[in-house]
Amino acid sequence: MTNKDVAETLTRVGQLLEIRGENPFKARAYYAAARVVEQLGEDISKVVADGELGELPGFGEALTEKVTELVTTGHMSYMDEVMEGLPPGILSLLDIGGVGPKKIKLFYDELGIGTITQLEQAAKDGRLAELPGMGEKSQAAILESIRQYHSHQGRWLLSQALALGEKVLAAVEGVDGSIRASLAGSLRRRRETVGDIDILVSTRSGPKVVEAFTSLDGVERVLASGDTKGSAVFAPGIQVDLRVVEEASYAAAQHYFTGSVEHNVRMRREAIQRGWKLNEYGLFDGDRRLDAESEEELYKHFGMDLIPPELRENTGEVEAASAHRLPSLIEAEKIKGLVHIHTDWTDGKLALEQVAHEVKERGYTYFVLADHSRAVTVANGLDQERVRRQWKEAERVEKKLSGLRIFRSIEVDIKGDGTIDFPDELLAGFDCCIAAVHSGFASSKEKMTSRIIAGIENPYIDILAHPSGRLLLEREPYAVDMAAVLKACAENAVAVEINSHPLRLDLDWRYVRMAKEMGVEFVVSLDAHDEEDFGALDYGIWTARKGWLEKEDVLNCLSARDFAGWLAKRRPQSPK
Ligand code: DGT
Ligand code: CA
Ligand code: CA
Repeated sequence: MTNKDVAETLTRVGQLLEIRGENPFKARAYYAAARVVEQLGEDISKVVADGELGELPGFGEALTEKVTELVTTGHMSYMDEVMEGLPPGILSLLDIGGVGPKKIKLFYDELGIGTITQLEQAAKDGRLAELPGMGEKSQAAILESIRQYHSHQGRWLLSQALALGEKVLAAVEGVDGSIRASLAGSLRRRRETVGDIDILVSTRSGPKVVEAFTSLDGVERVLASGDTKGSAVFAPGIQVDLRVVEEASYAAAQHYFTGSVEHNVRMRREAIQRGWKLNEYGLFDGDRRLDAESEEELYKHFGMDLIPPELRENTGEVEAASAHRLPSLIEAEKIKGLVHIHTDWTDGKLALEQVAHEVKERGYTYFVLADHSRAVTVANGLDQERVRRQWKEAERVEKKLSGLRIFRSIEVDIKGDGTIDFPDELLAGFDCCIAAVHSGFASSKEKMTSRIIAGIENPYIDILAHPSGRLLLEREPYAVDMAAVLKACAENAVAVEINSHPLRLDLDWRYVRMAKEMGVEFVVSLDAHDEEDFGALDYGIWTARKGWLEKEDVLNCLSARDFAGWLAKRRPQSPK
């Protein structure tokens, strides 16, 4: 722990105390202590070791004890206390210019805002302006800060970019003279975030298509406009690059601009080894073009199978394609049941019966209900009594909508000490138990790892949800030894969730691949709270595909009966 780390933690505590509306003197004491530590001439761990912490200005008994714990264990339990009941990502709001703890308190108390996305939505809906001490002007200023925050980070959620990318693609395809067009770059490879949007088009008239592109609705600024390339910034600040190629170059250009750079470098080497040249214009043997109408034909020249864009990250896909051993990647149509669904019994928007209709209309044969348990008080978590009432309701709905099976499940909390916030007797009554961490994100890596593993080892836990806790572009994953967690999942036959929520995509695809190699099983889940969340399954599927998963790796590709069988097989006998 460096002095800077300790100072940061102390500052965070001060900010949280302000957000909680505690006595301002308390917060100020932490800010003052942070400054003292920051300006300290020596290493804080030495001061602690020498027993001299209490001599620093402003360091009373309580503060000395807390900082000693922090420096010696890497964790301050008091942090959990001040985070208690607050949304874990709430401090990320401080990254928005002009938003301090007092404003956060106001936004949270009045509108329940706990993330940047929620803040952005409230500003767009005009709800911020109505708050005391706010107004149209302050609201506009916050929107502008959010915009700057996004452009400063320079990356966008896949979901944001895809919505815009598909709109622009359709517009480009519609231009007179366009032959065919495609998304490219990280967007086509379905990376979890993208820097800019790349679109490729072949056409009989370059200038015409570029001109149509740069005058599309939503263009804020044109960066480049020529015969073969257009580049523009679209609202809300996303850059779109358009390349125009001749039809004969289309397949090679599509391959080149899809990337990744690493995959391209690798493929160019394969070409050189064969005495060829590969670039965005084509594949050449001397001056002769090796024709390829499609990427499939391009790869065929190399004796390789078509590599799906999601796999083009140079992590072994070229070798696999040469050996005709590419995985047969999972597809969304293979999913039979929807997992991890919240209802209005806790923080979901839809009633249980509405959820059931939604699931059925979308053609699935079962769903796994997963409201929050009592520990997540912000979400109105269920207690024993309400759990039993919800089971009755599930039974009623199941009878009413024949052909749809409802698995009685719950999203329980792995508490700070690794125990589950429901007793085993109650867990035993569920069809399926999903566990996750919801607090104490600032814990040390060791503590978080052993906490999660303890949760996994509880014999009633079937699925580990959002294993890293990340919120893309908003909140970093908590510190955890993910390899150790995944190993524990493999050993205890606990399935790992791939959460399809575009803000999460958790487990990360890089770890999906690792977990699969360890023998872990998966569910591709929704974490649905709202009607629109039911449309997000593709995001989880893309994440699974980037992790090389096949339908056999994913438990909710099983029929309702076989899924029930999987659960029953791993269920311990109920305690007497
Ligand atoms: P991004 O936008 O940062 O999320 O990532 P990409 O992969 O979309 O990168 P971008 O937009 O800079 O370029 C699009 C594709 O163009 C990239 O995936 C591969 C190709 N490309 C760009 N620069 C190079 C390069 O220097 N060498 C090679 N071989 N390919 C490149
Ligand atoms: Ca790009
Ligand atoms: Ca680009």
